[in-house]
Amino acid sequence: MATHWHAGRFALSLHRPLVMGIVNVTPDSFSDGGQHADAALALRHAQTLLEEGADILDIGGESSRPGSAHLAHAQEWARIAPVVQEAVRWNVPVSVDTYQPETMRRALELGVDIINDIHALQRPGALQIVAASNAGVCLMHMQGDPQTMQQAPHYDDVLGEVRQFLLDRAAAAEALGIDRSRIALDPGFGFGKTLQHNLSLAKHLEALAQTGYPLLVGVSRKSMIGALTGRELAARLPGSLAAALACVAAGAQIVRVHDVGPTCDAIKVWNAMRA
Ligand code: 7PM
Repeated sequence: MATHWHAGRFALSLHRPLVMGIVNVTPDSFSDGGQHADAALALRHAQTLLEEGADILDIGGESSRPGSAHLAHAQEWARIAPVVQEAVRWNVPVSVDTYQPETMRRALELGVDIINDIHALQRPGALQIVAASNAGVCLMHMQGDPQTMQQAPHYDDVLGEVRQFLLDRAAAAEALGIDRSRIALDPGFGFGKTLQHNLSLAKHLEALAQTGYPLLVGVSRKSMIGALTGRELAARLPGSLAAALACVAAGAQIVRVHDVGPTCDAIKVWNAMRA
């Protein structure tokens, strides 16, 4: 298993599981303060996540939400730029959740450390833009596209297909000069996958950890947790903690979560008891 993830200004040690905290920059319907108010709210949330123990901040403008409409680059950038600019000055690892090459380019110009791409750098120009930086990158698997991916997901061999896709994307990245120490892989729970597909991936997660690349997973509050517990979004924390621990036990080294404090506690206890 990888011991470090080289990500921009940081060589992130993977000797214990890392927690990536989700920072969504969304228009606030309760405020008419416009983009400044949205950014201030997101930054306050980011600060809280760091106090709760987040190792990485993952900033997104909701362009990659399943089922959501495509957000134009300019709109996405206007939303996240003030948040990214300030967070980078805190000297903590900053990731940007985007699949748009132009957003990647401008985020990298501001000094972000990680590009988190649900499209695994498949958009024209994305590989080149990341290759011209020293940022880390998370390559995620998705079947189809966010608008239609949950309509009829199909695999003959979900683990094998996800694994091969991720290794192919890593090879494409390395061919353009992205060092393998900068690459993390993510099976993309819920992205073009039924509950059975997600459970099958979870059961065989070790095969992805054994690729030698850092393994990142996102299960926090997802519909698979809802399907297994019958809980609405707001009541999925216990299920999300169990899922995060199950992934970590199977070799996931970075977990992307909404609830940073509770996840850090769960990982601390799990880590102490297995050591
Ligand atoms: C609705 C459904 C809203 C799903 C948001 C989501 C991942 C990611 C997302 C992931 C990586 C969420 C997802 N999920 N990036 N971005 N891995 N690397 O739960 O699993 O935030 S969006």
